[in-house]
Amino acid sequence: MVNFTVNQIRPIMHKKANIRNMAFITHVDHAKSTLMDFLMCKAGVIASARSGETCFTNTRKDEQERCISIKSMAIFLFYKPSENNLNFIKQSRDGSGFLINLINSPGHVDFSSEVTAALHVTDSTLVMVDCMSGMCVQTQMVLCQAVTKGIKPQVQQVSQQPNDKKLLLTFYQLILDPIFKVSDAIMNFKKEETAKLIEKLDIKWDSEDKDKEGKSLLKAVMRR
Ligand SMILES: Nc1nc2c(ncn2[C@@H]2O[C@H](COP(=O)(O)OP(=O)(O)OP(=O)(O)O)[C@@H](O)[C@H]2O)c(=O)[nH]1
Ligand SMILES: [Mg+2]
Repeated sequence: MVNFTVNQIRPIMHKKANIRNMAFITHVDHAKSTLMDFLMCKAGVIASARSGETCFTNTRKDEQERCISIKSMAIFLFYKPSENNLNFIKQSRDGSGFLINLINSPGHVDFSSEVTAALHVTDSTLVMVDCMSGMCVQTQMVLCQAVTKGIKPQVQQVSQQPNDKKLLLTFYQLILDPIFKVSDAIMNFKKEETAKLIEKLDIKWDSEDKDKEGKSLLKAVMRR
C-alpha cells in the first residue's frame, strides 16, 4: 500500500523550502528506470515482486515494447527524515516532511533533448555509473550539460557485480574531479588556473574561445 497520503503531500506543495527536484541522468541502460522502480516499490506504489521489471516510468507503448525510456517522466514521493538525518539538512526548511520530485530521463543520444528539458527544471541530479561498463559517452555528455547549468551532480555507482570500487575511484579521479576543478576555476574567474587546467586536459581552443569567460567559456570547454 502507498505509504504516504495526499493530505501529507498537499501542504508541502506550498512550502518551497521543502521541495527537492532531482533528475536521473546517465548513459543508456545504466538502470535509471530500474532505480525509479525500486524507489516506487519502497514508497509502496508498486509491488516488490515486479519492481525492476515493471519500469513504471516507461509509460508509453513504444517504451514498453523497446524496453527503453524515450520521454522524461516525473514522479513525486514523500520523505520524512528521522530526527538524526534532519540535522544534516543545512538549508532552511518548514517542518520535517519533504516533497521529492524525481525525473527519469532517457539515456539514448537520440532523446537528449529530454535530458536538457529535465535539467532546466531540477536543482540537483543523480548521475548513475554502471561499474561494469564504466564511463560511457552519454554519461560524460549529460554530466557536462549539468555542470554547465550550475547543477552539482551526485554520483551513484550501480553494478550487478560486487567489488567494483576501483572503477568508481577511477571515474572520480579521471572524470568528475577535473570537471569540478575546471568549472570552479572558470566560474570564479581564476584565469591562470583555468589556462593551466585547459592545457593539462589537452583541450583545443578555437580562436574565438580565447575571449570568452564565465558561463560561455564553461560551455565551450564542456563541448570539447
Ligand atoms: N546496468 C545495470 N543494469 C541493471 C542493474 N540492475 C539491474 N539491471 C538491469 O539492466 C537493465 C537496465 O534497464 P533500465 O533500468 O531500463 O535502464 P535505463 O538507464 O533506464 O535505460 P534508458 O532509459 O534506455 O536510458 C534492466 O534490464 C535491469 O533489470 C545494474 O546495477 N546495472
Ligand atoms: Mg529508462
